[in-house]
Amino acid sequence: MKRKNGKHQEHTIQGKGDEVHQIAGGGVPTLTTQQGIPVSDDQNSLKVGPRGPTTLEDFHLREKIFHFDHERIPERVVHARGYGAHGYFETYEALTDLTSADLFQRAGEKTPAFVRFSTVAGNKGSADLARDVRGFAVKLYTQQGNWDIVGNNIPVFFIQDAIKFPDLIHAAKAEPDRDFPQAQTAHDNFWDFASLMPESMHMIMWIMSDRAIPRSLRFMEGFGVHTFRLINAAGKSTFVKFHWKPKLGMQSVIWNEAVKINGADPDFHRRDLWAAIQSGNYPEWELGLQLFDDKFANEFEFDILDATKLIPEEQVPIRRVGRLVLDRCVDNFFAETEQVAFCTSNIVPGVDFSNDPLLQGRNFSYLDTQIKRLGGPNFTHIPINAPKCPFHNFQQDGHMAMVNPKGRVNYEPNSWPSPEGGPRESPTTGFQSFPAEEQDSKIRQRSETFADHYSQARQFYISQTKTEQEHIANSLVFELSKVEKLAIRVRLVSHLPHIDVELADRVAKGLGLHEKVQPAKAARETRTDLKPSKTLSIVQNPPKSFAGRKVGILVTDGTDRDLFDALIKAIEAEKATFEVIAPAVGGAKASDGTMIEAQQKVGGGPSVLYDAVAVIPSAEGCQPLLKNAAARDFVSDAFAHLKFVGYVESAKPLFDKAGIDIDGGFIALNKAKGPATFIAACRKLRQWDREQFVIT
Ligand code: HDE
Repeated sequence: MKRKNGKHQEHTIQGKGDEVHQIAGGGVPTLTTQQGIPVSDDQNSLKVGPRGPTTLEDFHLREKIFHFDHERIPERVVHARGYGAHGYFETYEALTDLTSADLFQRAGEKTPAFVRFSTVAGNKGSADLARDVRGFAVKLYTQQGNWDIVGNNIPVFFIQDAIKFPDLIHAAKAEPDRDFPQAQTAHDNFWDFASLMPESMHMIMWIMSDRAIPRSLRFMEGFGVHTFRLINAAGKSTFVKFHWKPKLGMQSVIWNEAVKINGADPDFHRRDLWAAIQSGNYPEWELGLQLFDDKFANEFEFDILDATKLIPEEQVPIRRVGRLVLDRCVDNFFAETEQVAFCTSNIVPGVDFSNDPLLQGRNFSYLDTQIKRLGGPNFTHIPINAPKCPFHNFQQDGHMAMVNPKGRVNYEPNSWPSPEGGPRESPTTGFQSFPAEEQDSKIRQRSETFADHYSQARQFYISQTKTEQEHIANSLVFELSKVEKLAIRVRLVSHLPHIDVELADRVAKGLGLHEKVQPAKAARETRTDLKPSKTLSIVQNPPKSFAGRKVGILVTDGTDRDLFDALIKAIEAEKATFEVIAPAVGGAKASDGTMIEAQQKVGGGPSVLYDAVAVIPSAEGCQPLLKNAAARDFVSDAFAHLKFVGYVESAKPLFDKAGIDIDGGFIALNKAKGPATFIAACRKLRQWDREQFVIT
């Protein structure tokens, strides 16, 4: 610790002793400050002597710490946890009859896109498998400006008027005094609010269903929710609802699985999206349009401006007009996913709003929130938010102005000739609002046409399979059992007889309510003439293959190499993926002495992370697994979560130990065509028949 000739030789090398420590030169760039001043020492602050005090003049230290102190921007008040990716939208056919929107004018046109998926209630660091709505926000960088379709994975919403949004979100997020629970609606405030807002009942059915616990962001639908307009070159308007249909089909997890995934891998959804894109399995959705005219709007059972209602596909079929492909992960999460600013008000010529009061409120909110989050009006100068088409206007200055006009003229009209005079408006190509005729008194009133709160909730419920209905009942029981105040539980249950009497009874029984609950007063009687709509169910719309799914293969030393290879071949032929789980992450020595590479150790790769599992230990290798709680959980969870299990005879002691009775979902792999039969079974995703024997 002694000073030598005013130098600090021993000490300046502290932190540089590591053999990987590099210094600039020979192609390695020199570290500089933000001002470009080369830095000589990034390990030690400038001190008077090796033991301090530290000097105030150390501008490098101060700049580094100052910048670090300001690294965070406010997280989104809703949809804070999200994950984004780049891609493109490809138009299948020209839609000139419907819209003048530039991206729909030419078949095969590719429009760059950025998509951000999110959960709603949780903070930025919350777990991916919360029971929640998923945001599905798409930014299309068209040749006529940015078009944002800021949707969700559920086609309806909780409320009808934007003025209730702050209340809804306050009630759903953590309670303000205690700041918990995180990312959950299972608490008094949320259910208190919901029980007092019958208009939320349709959405409640959706969020209590498996739609709110998707298996992957790649396997969920997206919806624009509101009714919009498409406007063609002649000024004709067609109403439209936007849908995103996943190419790989829909899939959700089971609640007990979701709870365990959150512990095993809180980043399950973002990891899945990242891995799929990195491996070239680009997720894809088709854009579907539900198109209808004024006549349909007037005759439809509900108001097309009411965001708590959907239009069943049986009534207005979906026309698929293009595909969205995500083929590139972000380079920098903060710069792109965190700074991306979606605004429902970003629409392009050929598209227009409807009078949905929720949408009208959103059009104010999104622009406003970006100013707070991104620090000023120049957030469009951030590359992720900038249009990719030419843009010119006279807006100037403000915080962090990056795109600054040159020249003398910054106003309009002006008499300067082009090009000095700058851009001019274009009555022919510029955005035109649809000249809808509006005339009425200025009032604060909810439309009578919005008053039916239960009929579509019932329609959704009766469109589900028995299994899916049971999941809805179970999640209502789960959530309400976390509500401390009995009166709130009872009030919520009082809405359910209007949806389905059996559902109401089931939930009341599950909650152990002793007295019969009187049905709530309904503004409108529930319609019983609405037919089930098959497309509302996940289970009735299974995927055609097991593509994009993942198999967990449990191996040990002595695992049969030929069988392992045959299994991999069958998985890859299906365009599915796999991970190997071994007692040690270093891998296992197969029957022929070769090594099988492992990605997870037992316990690090629980079966909840996979869509199906194969259990192929050797007889000897299986013995230590019998005592291993994680290995037992691996098989008992796979069983309880209704997964298909490929197995070999030598795995049976492990099944016995876990108390599993082998059923039709267990496929013996060492029979002829075993692996192919196993993968073919996996296409059904789950052995639903087993559910009657398992309570989770
Ligand atoms: Fe949002 N919403 N929202 N919302 N919303 C935001 O904007 C708001 C609604 C949706 O990945 C905020 O940039 C109001 C419906 C998504 O960055 C904020 C109302 C739907 C995202 C906001 C609604 C959505 C948001 C917070 C009622 C489905 C994430 C941060 C009138 C159609 C976008 C931000 C992203 C984000 C307001 C209702 C979807 C505060 C006032 C309905 C996917 O502006």
